[in-house]
Amino acid sequence: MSKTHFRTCPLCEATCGLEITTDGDQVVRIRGDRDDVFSRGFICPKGSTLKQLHEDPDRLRTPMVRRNGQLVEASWDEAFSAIQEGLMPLLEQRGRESLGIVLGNPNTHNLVGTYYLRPLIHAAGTKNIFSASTVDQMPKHLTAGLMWGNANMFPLPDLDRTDYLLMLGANPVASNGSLVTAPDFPGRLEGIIGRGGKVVVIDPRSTETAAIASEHHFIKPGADLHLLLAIIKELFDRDLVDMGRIGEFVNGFEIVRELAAEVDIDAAATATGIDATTIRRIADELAAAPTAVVYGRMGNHTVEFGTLTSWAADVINILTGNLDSPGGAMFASPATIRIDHEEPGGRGYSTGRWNSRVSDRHEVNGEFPASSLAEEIETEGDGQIRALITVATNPIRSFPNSERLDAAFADLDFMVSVDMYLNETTRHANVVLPALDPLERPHYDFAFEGNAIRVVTNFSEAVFEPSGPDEAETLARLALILGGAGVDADPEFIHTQLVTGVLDRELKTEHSPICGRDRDEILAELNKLPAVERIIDLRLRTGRFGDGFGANPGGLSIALLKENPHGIDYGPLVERLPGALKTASGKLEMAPQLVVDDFDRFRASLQAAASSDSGFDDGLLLIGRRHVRSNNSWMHNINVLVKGKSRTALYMHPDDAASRKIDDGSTVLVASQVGEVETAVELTDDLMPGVVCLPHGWGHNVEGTRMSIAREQIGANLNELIDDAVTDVPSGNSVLNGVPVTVAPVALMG
Ligand SMILES: Nc1nc2c(c(=O)[nH]1)N[C@H]1C(S)=C(S)[C@@H](COP(=O)(O)OP(=O)(O)OC[C@H]3O[C@@H](n4cnc5c(=O)[nH]c(N)nc54)[C@H](O)[C@@H]3O)O[C@H]1N2
Ligand SMILES: Nc1nc2c(c(=O)[nH]1)N[C@H]1C(S)=C(S)[C@@H](COP(=O)(O)OP(=O)(O)OC[C@H]3O[C@@H](n4cnc5c(=O)[nH]c(N)nc54)[C@H](O)[C@@H]3O)O[C@H]1N2
Ligand code: SF4
Ligand SMILES: [Mo]
Repeated sequence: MSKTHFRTCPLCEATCGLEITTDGDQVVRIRGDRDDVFSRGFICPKGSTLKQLHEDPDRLRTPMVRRNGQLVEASWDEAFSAIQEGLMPLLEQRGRESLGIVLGNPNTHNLVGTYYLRPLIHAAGTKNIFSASTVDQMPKHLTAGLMWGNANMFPLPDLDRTDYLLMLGANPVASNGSLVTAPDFPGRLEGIIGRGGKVVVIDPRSTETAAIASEHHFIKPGADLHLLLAIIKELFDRDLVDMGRIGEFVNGFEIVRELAAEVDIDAAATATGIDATTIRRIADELAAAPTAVVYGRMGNHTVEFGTLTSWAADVINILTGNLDSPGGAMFASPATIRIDHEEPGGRGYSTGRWNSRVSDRHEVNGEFPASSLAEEIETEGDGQIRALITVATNPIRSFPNSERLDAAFADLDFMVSVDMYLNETTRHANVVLPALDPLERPHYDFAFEGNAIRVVTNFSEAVFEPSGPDEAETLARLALILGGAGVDADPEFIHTQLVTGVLDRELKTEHSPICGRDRDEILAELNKLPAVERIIDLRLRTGRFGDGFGANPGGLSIALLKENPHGIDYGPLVERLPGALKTASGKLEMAPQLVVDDFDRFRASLQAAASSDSGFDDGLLLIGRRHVRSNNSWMHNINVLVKGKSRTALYMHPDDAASRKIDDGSTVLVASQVGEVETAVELTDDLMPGVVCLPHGWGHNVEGTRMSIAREQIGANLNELIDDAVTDVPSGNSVLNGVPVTVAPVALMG
């Protein structure tokens, strides 16, 4: 019998609504849900492939346990017993720090990632925590933490109301947006231009996004800080600073003015490749536009001065009066939080509460940099990582210097992976625990409602009966094992602990609609729901639109969302400052000390650049790229996405190719400080001369995996070339863009 389901796509941050038609246990069709309150039918080529993902015979459905060197299928109980027996004696003998935990991007897209990783980390008792955040957006967390005291509160370009968008290092037509949830990003960009506004794209490549922008400028990789500082300088010089109401609660204004005074706009023009007249014009336009916003992403954060670049973008938004202002950079106001009673002031934000063992790297957000994972495994001594738990991550393709990491993983004493596939990373595991596929699990986007440009809430029920335990249960059982409760402990303990943790706080909070209510009565109500739904319901009902467990009849609850499968839209974003400022001062810290201090590193780099012709002999800088049919290092086993002409060639400018005697379509050797790869080359003048470009996440033809389609795909592994020794120091973020390389023709034998 045919049935229609509505579900939010969990593959990227756009959170598109899907309309899924099933017949029995078959998916008949997936298309965009035209009635979804946020995405209105928009869908990218990946959305409909949840069908193929569900059906993929290579996807893991049974735990795998290593026996006599081979990974073989096992029951869940056998798998957990193998973990108990393999991991716990090791931790007893070598201490808790001998365990590392690595967490990947899909956790953010999975409601269990938001809640169930916490008890796991707590029970593990190790500080060796690593995640994809330090190969991605850690600079943004850091500046958000330092400037407004909340490391997860990102300034979102208010796309639907802005008149002017300056976008740097982002390609949302391919990525569908990042650190901002806005389904149909391309349509929203066209919307800006359609209402007479302007979209200016800054990128070393003339991207798919540049193609629909009002204006595009090439920039030398890594040079955005120069551009942004020059814009700040121009704003001061021409007296264009007008912070509006934000000015009343800003600290550090004079320090910013002093920093800007150091800047030389002509030098910035040389450093960026964008002429001074254009830089000044962009500054003028930003100041003159009724509303404007600067938005920078991957290409601004995965660079040597990622923290300063992230900061400088925010500073421009502040100086032009566009922070926390409609049409500017707004903060999310998700339905599950009560923004109405916020008071400025809080504990503030700090990093370096503890440092890493080998290179003394400071923790940021409770993590160490991805680029120090290999050395922590390799380097002997007290606290050396000998065991690893990975959840939804493929560091052997996604982290820098991946070959080094591969060797380090091979040398571990014990490894557990929770994943859907046996891939480059999980093939090293002693136990692999399969995760359910998206159609088998319910979904609520706690992470992305917190980045959404509208106040939208949406719950998706599972489309199919789960084929195994929910990941929540898997993570809960892992947590219980690590906590010493053994393999037979009831995961219900963790489910309840999570709910009561939130509940007990609510019962004591003055403005909570359930303040002072009877705990058992509310628990009894929540316990009618499946375990993973309880925390969602509790958050919804105590949020600002919530039904307050009867206090506000007809208000928001999971039951209401089940009646509204296309989601509920509570309107555009609203101002959050000063209430949302959680800095110790209760002010917006425009010049945090860590940022000011990092200017010393920047100044030193300027001097170094002036006194040498900067390092690598061949003068080429490597950048990355994304394609709408790929998703980091996975979804490559889905034939409909990867079929056709390979999209993994090295892009190179024809002039750079000519001077190296490289022909279009030929094979080249790309070499960096840490590795070399062979790849086909594609010549294009969509690239700034001196820049070459490769996508990441490829190179699947290795032993021991189970991805029959992915392994047939052509494509080099970009992260063999990325140096793990270079980071944005304050955030620990890897430098993935602007990597010096040489490119040479490969003389084909015979
Ligand atoms: N050179 C270079 N490197 C990069 C980047 C770049 O631009 N250039 N981008 C970086 C960025 S932004 C990121 S976020 C990282 C991503 O790096 P990771 O976070 O490691 O993500 P992936 O490599 O895509 O691996 C995701 C893994 O999760 C599994 N998975 C998918 N869904 C689920 C699920 O629901 N549960 C579980 N348990 N597993 C699941 C997949 O099978 C896959 O093995 O890569 C980074 N690496
Ligand atoms: N289809 C698809 N969608 C995805 C993903 C995917 O792998 N595939 N990954 C998801 C993830 S995890 C993330 S984090 C987001 C990322 O989303 P985006 O931030 O939009 O990432 P990219 O598409 O890599 O765009 C980065 C752009 O920065 C440019 N760039 C490189 N170096 C510089 C520089 O120094 N300065 C400037 N100005 N530009 C530079 C690159 O040319 C590229 O166009 O995408 C998400 N969505
Ligand atoms: S843009 Fe594509 S991958 Fe992203 S949520 Fe929408 S359909 Fe899914
Ligand atoms: Mo990412």
